Amino acid sequence: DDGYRLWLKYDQLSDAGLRKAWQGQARGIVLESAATPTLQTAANELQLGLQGLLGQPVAVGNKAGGKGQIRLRVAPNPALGKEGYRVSTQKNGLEITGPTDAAVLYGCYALLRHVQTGQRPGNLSLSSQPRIQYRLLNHWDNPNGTVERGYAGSSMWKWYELPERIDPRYQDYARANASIGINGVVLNNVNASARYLTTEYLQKVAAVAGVLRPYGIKVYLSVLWAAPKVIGGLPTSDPLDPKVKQWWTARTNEIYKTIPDFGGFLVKANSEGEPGPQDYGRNHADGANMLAEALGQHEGVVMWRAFVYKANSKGDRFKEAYQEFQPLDGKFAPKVLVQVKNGPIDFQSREPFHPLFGAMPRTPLVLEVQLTQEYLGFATHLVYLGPLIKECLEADTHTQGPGSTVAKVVDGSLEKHSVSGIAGVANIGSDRNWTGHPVGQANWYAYGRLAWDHTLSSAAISEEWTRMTLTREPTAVASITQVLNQSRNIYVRYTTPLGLHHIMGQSIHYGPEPWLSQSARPDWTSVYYHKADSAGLGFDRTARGSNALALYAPGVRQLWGNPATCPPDYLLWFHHVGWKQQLSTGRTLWNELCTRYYSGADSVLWMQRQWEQAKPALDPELYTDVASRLRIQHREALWWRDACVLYFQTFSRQPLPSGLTPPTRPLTEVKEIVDIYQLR
Ligand code: BDP
Repeated sequence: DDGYRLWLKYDQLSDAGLRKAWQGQARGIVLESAATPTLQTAANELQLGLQGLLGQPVAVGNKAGGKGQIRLRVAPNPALGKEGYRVSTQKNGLEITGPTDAAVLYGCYALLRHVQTGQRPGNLSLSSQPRIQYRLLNHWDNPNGTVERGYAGSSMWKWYELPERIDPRYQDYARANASIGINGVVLNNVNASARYLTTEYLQKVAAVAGVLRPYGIKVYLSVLWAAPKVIGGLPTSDPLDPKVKQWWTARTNEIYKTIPDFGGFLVKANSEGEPGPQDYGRNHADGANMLAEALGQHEGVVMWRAFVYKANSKGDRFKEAYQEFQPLDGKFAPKVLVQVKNGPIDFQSREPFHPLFGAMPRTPLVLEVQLTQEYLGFATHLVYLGPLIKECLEADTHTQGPGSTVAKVVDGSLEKHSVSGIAGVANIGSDRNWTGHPVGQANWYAYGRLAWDHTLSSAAISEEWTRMTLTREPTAVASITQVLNQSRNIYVRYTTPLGLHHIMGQSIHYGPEPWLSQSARPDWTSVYYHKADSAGLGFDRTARGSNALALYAPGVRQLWGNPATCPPDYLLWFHHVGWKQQLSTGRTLWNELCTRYYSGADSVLWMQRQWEQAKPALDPELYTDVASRLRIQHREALWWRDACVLYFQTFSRQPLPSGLTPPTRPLTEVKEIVDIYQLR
């Protein structure tokens, strides 16, 4: 098994009794509504899946035949919104309904999931509708085929072959996304090339859109703010310049002529050197609103990113996005959504929720999470991200009293927005198994499932994924899901325990480099964030320090502002804590730090044992692939542990707590490893 088929394996159910029970229910598929491309796709996918799972032919037709027919019907149902489905047992067999053809497609995937995870038929009533409207993948793919922060080969979009040649992979990609409810994809990097807006490239984009359309998926583009200058021949990209507006309007109209259901624009502006409206003394709202105006009557939207921090800023980078965006609340046009990363710095292994959530009640905020493991061990470390995404969604902003979770901000229910969105930075590339690490597939999967329904538990999702993708053998499922569910905490322990952050290898963002003190900007170093000295460790963000805590609502500020009540997992995000300070865990900071580094690294051995236990139930190729990656992971966990313990020990000047064996190599030797990774 090379992993290409993802969770859409549809291999025959091994339990003959179960197979038989379903066989009687699925002899044929009847299309009761007009066979639009999407409904036809739904029927085909259901047919493919059921034939595989049940090992019998399943005919598709449009006339009710004998017994055991599954009927697909588009029918209005106000209780299901636009995309919700209902799968139910009726007197004359199973029925899949929904108000749109896309909803019926989602219902077909729900039924397949039900069968594939090994549920019994019984009296079925599965019904669900998405809580978030725009459920997007963001690709950071470049026109030359490279992928920014991609670790799974190169880009899957073959721009030089399009529009004539359509890689068959595009369709399988569409199937995978539709099966988890993703309904939009941004095809190109936020550090955007203007090329995508040219007439020539729009033809290519249209060809991709044509493949995705029957699966209910729209395409979006990241745009370069300076495009009017770069490809439009204008002297300026000032959003208030009438010629600039005209240019965008004309481009937008051409886009819609080529791609009538185009989704809209994603914009990274005045961030990390990208051009933007501030280059002309305008603000983010001026820029976003001008694009919204250019979209005019078309259905598309603007997703404007809030990931900004100024060059040469003297302050705390933690606060910058808030300071630039919060004052603009209420100034954005209705078609604009502001896209905010889950945390205030940058996709660290654990971050407190971004303080903008709940602080811009008049603006719909899109939650951006990163599936590609830029700071989480690339495609070599096994880290299941369900818990990370859930932790952010469940965080309580307290902005409208207790219970004002990030999830409720994002789904629009807290602040009564009619639009809502979520974005996952894709971990997909040209690798045969799509994600490099086979378990990276679980992150793509979990993201889609949570985007659809953020109330699902991350453990339920890891089990579902495991049963669909790896095995249904119960003890193997148990060992594997334990690994998945613990993996994120384990990764945090051996890399950045207790709220340490941004101490990784410079630029590559891999491996430990806590000693990094020189970089193009101070907030690209490690010492800026950990602030180790002879007294202690951690970034003081209380009123005595940068006061970033003041950006949060009082309920949060009070809890996190006191080192005694601040959860240990966030401690060093907000406090400079003395080495000998006793923590709520009962240990001193130094002892707790060492204990976490050591237990984290040891836990990778536990992951290996768990994986080995599942071996008899796993495909051998896949087993070996993950087992080898777990060996790298252990070696590198020791690298992190030794680097950080030895380096921080030069400040704490204390021995390791009893019971822990000190590293056998000196710090100088560990430092050389990251140097090797960075050699040109
Ligand atoms: C950082 C990445 C950088 C991205 C940037 C962004 O290091 O490559 O361009 O985020 O999100 O995490 O714009």
